[in-house]
Amino acid sequence: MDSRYTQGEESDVFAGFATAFKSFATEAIHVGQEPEQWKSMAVVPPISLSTTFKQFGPGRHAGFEYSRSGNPTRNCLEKAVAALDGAQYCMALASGLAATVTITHLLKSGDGIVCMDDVYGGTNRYFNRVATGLGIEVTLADCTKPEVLKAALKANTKLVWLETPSNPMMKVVDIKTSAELVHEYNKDIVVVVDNTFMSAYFQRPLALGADVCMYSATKYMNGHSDVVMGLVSVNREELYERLKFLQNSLGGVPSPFDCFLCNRGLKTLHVRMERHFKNALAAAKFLEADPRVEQVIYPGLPSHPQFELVKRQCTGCPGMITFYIKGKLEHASTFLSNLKLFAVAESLGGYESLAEHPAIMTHASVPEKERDVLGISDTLVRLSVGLEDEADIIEDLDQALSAAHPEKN
Ligand code: P1T
Repeated sequence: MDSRYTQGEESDVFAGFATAFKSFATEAIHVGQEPEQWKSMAVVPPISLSTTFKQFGPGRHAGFEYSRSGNPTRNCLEKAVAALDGAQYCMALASGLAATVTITHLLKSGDGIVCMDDVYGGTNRYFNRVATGLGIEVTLADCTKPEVLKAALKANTKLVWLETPSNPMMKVVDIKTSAELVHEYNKDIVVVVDNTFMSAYFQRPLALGADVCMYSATKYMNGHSDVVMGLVSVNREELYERLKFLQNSLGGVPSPFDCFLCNRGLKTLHVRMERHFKNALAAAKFLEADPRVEQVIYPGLPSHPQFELVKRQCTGCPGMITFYIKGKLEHASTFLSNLKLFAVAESLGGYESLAEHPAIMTHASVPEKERDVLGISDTLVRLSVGLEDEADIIEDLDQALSAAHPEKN
């Protein structure tokens, strides 16, 4: 039986999706949290603020030396996330982008990255405006099409960067097919999946053949919009050792306090994600039926072009919805300015509902031509549907649409 954590009617939203990962909640709550690891037997991991750790003698230590290379609170978080990703190892980093930068340091000048054409604006900016300056070749490709991904691979390709569903266009990549074809081409190419939108609860990229699963933990994994953090999970020991070396050398580590918060946020990930899905699906259905809306892109709707793949690859869908409002920029702007419950703000994945305008906000750093090709237009709006009451979420969307389109009231 497919056990979900939310009972009753709500479970229907999962019909047809992949089976939930076994013992997810138990692992989120217990792995890495053992009270026996502390002399005090603390049930909740303490925030270990010490930057340095006493050694028995030179080079003889109790597992920690200096907080950049390792920290007890961070360790608890990393163990929990590794379990949730079905991974051997996990590293917590200072931000999602710190994770991206650290992974990219696996490459050297002359090496190439094949990157999904639609990714978070900051990822696009880093690859195209920073990494290229260091001699790394970056090729953008529509990786939703395996033949396009295959054609983009070259002798110098060392990294394939997939973001699925992509930010903000919700394009979905077949992770298994992509990882197989990339590794067939060259088994040494590192396939990374940015799993930020799905979170560990809805998608396990490593089990599907990816080499690295990364997150902006700032989003669902922490889930409370009060921590900026990155997470990287891997199975291969030598890859982990190299990434650990790079993190320690580059310095992108999170604070123990942030690790404490993220570790705490993880404890409710399964409950939060189920409610995000239920609320977002209701909001997506409402928007799709509304004459003031041009088009809704939500991976959990049958109208999504890759709905069948989503159901096969994922155990549910997050709170992220992208839609085109009818009209022009002024309609999108009026809609956003009139929201009352949703805050107009960047970021996503917290308990509170947020809305934003990708072309002006999160994806302003993507060159206009690329935005045009992807469809990141003036009327595109992105929602991060939170955990409020479903009826209040829909009422807010309805009244803001009315403000944008008074002629249709
Ligand atoms: O913000 P940071 O923790 O550094 O993570 C960057 C990042 C990486 N990957 C994805 C898919 C992301 O969405 C982000 C950050 N995104 C936003 C801030 C946003 O509003 O889309």
